[in-house]
Amino acid sequence: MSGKLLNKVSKLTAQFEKYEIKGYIVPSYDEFRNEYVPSHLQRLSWLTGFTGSNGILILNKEQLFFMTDSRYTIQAKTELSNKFQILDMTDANSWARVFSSFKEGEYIGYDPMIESISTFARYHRLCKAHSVKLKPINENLVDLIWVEKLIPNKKGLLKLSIKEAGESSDNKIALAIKNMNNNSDYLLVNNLSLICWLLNIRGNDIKNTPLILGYLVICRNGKCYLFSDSIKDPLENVQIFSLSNIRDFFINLIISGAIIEAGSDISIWFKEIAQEALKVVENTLQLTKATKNTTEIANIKRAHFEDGVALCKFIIWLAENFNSTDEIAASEQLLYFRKQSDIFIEPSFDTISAFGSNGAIIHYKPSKETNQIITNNNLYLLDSGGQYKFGTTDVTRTFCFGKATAEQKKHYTLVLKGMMRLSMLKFPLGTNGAQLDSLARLDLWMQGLDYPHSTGHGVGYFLSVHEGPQSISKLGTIAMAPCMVLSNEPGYYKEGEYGIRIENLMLVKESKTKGFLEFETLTMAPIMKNLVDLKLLNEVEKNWLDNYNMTVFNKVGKILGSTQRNKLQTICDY
Ligand SMILES: [Mn+2]
Repeated sequence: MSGKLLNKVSKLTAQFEKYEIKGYIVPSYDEFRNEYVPSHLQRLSWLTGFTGSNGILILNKEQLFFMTDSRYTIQAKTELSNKFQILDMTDANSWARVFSSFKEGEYIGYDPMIESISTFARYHRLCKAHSVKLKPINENLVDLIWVEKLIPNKKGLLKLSIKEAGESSDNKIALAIKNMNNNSDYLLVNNLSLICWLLNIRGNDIKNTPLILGYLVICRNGKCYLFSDSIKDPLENVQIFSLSNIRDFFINLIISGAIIEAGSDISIWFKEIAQEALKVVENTLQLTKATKNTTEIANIKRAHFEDGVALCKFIIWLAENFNSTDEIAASEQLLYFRKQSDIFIEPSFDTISAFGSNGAIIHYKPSKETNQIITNNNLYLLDSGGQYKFGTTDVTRTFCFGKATAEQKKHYTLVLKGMMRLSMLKFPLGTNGAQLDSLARLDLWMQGLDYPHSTGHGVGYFLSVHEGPQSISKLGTIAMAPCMVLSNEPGYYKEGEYGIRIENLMLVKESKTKGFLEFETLTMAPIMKNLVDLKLLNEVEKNWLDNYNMTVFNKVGKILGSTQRNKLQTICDY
């Protein structure tokens, strides 16, 4: 263990006596539980050097237990010193090993603002099974030793007009109040996407996602209180307080006898203060946010068009530059093309630019150590997206600039068939994501193949690229509803050799057939035909593919001009 790390860990454990604890929990997530954690709240990463997105350190004075999932176990072994015991968090034995290392009656400290009601319940269960106790510590023990922490300077807030949001914030707040339980006085909103959606604002606190960090409290009488350090100018009808004031404000509400409702991902701190005065409710606003209004849909389509232009330019560039470019340079070139759009803001996630065997690593992100030249002797997988004013995109294409093997073509075609089946599907009202999920896998399943991720996720409106509650996955219990946006992204991964994924975003809409729904494809980027084994496609599938590519060539071609358009068509068709 490096001296610096040892120093941090010993500073952390040196505080244990003062708080009368024998251990402490340091997770990768923060109190806001967003997919991306801002750098100043990446406590686990600062403490250990781990750069993955999912990890929990539970330490005592003798041992450092590092829990992560199978995506990150190899990475954790490289990034962390051998002083850490790296364990799989999905394995019950790992947890048993951690908690049995404490003696009966010993206390493990945790930050009650960071743990949600549900994560706390899990720790509570585990501790009880091993006769260990949990102790809330209101000061975060990592923050107390992180003296050089830099809290980023907040850049401006974007306020969306009704013309840009399609619905006033007042109407959304009124709906939130209408949805409240009869005996609730306040609604506490901790989901950052929901706060931005309700107030028609977008922020700059989190990479790849235009959110602000904060809490929103809505009173039944219509008054709104926003706790955030990111707001400089006043907001109409909203009283603004500093983020740190949420605790005192909440305590005062409880003292006044108020009943407050919140979602189950609220921090356990609130529940411990409020006890019965905090009611955990299911949040129906997420479902309202997921069904986009006509303004949002029009803007989302515009964002997809702009994104398609950038991707088409990129495909032409790549066809001329493979063999002399690498994964990192290619993703920078794609960003350069996206930036040519007036409405582009930033990438919606870290680009997965993966050549050959790197493509089989599903959450791959190229680094200096792994960077590969993109040559013509294997497949190149590119999964990327943008945040636009207004709309969020996410698209994956798989390329081959040489001669693909028969096996690669077969796998590519099976993936494509699943993707096209959903694109063309007509399904009855009430159909949920789990039912759709298996339809995208059908062709792979018939060959004894599968992919270890879900088929699709919801996508926000210039918000999170991964947005619930709807999904196309084995656990997708939410029924599809008109105006939802979802991804359609089956894949196939051959470890150590190559990866294939084809992804479009789709809009749910009513079918002409009464009582049925269907999808409209939003993504505007051609699908490579040179990887298709035409023998495996039927006439309907061939037509869909040709029509889709032709629509893209015609629409995007107007911007590219006829020379570039023809080049693009040749690249995609050969
Ligand atoms: Mn996606």
